[in-house]
Amino acid sequence: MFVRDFAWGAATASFQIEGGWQADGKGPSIWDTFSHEKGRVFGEQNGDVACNSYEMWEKDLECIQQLGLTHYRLSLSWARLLPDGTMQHINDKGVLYYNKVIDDLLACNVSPMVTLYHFDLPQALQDQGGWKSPDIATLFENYAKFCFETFGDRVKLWITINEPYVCAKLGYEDGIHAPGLKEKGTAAYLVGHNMLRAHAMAWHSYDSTYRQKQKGAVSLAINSDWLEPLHQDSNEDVAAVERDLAFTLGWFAWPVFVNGDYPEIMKSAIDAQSKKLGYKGASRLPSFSDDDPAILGTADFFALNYYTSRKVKAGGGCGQTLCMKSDRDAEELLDSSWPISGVSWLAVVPHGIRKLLKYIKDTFSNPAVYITENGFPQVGPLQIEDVERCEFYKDTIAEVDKAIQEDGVNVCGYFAWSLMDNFEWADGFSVRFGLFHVDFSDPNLSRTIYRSGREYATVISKYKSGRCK
Ligand code: GBH
Repeated sequence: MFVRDFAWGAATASFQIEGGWQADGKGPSIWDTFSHEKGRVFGEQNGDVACNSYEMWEKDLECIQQLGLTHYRLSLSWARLLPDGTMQHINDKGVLYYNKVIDDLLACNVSPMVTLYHFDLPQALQDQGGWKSPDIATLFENYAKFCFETFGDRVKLWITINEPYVCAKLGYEDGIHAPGLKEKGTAAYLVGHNMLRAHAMAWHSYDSTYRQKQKGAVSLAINSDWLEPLHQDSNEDVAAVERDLAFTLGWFAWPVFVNGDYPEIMKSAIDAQSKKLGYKGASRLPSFSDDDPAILGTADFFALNYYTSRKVKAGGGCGQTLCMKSDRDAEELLDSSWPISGVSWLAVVPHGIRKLLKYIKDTFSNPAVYITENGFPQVGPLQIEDVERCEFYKDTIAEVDKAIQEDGVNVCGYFAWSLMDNFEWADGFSVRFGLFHVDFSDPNLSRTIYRSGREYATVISKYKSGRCK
């Protein structure tokens, strides 16, 4: 059963909801740049206005209260606080905005979980190399310290970086997220490396300077699908799952939770592939040196973003050129028994979350786990009576319950993605994850609760009052 102090939350991210892209001295981010380029986002849409949460925060707060959330996960826009990404210039209006959000939440008895980085790098830092530059780690550390200093008296749950895997792979390998690069087989590993260094430096800062006084907890949000062998009895498929896991979850979880380094399988697969293709030079996967911060142990809890599952078999490379797909040598497939949601990547597999939670318990020494994102998309025609999403949440929450009760996983909280419909990255506003509908054609951007929002509110009130203990 869910304990009385279980965190029942919903999540958002600054770029996806705030708008106000040039308001009150905010600097541009890489997603401003990217979404203003032709052909990047569905229908040439952008985040200039989005849900206009920068001006309409009170409306969001009403939604939060209507759901009865105990926690709200939001992210800070780095470029709204530090327009050029550095401490050269602090934007007081940005500080005021987040102070109000945090104060209002606390006044309503809602605890904030704050993400420092959710995909929206200040453009000024991209111009200096972005996450490919080793200097980014110190710049991020300074930004993190500024946030701990400014908001840490009230914020007790921190996420440094959201989904480093997605930032690295979609931003630098596939080119479908900002900054839109396709430097296959090289840049993503470097970006992931610098993200781990940046995360670890921020964690160490918190640990040495703020923890004692502020008494909070810091982690990074790791996204992972649940992976199963295509054929249960095929050793090849089982090995492919292990490789695929190493290149996704393991890439970030091994350094932080296991041994301060990348999974052996990942290292050897990349080097073998380099050799095979005659790639000269140092390993494409950087190694941690004595000058780097210690990575092991730099998470106070496990933050998991789970959406879906895959079947896996060997294969799926890209021939004679370098690419991450060939390094991984693992092809991800859907099981025909899994219903597909409104988007092709999201097969509905609620039991996957239970399996993944058990795997995390067993592999990473039973950490405290927050499910920091989980959700279900709709594409038009939108249903306010969104029964499929209701089923999805009901089934998923039941699986989380089993993970706690039957498997003994230490799950501390669950955050639905997302509080409201918002800018769904390359899909623009065509894909809706909200518990509230947002009418983007209405100048007032009115928010209307979906049936799934009403049902989630019922679940929360049931457990909050302790009736089901
Ligand atoms: C989360 O990522 C993000 O943190 C959040 O901002 C986002 O709104 C939410 O998902 C819903 O998408 O286009 O076929 O290449 C979840 C992990 C990884 C899932 C990338 C979608 C794209 C697959 N995402 N994936 S594809």
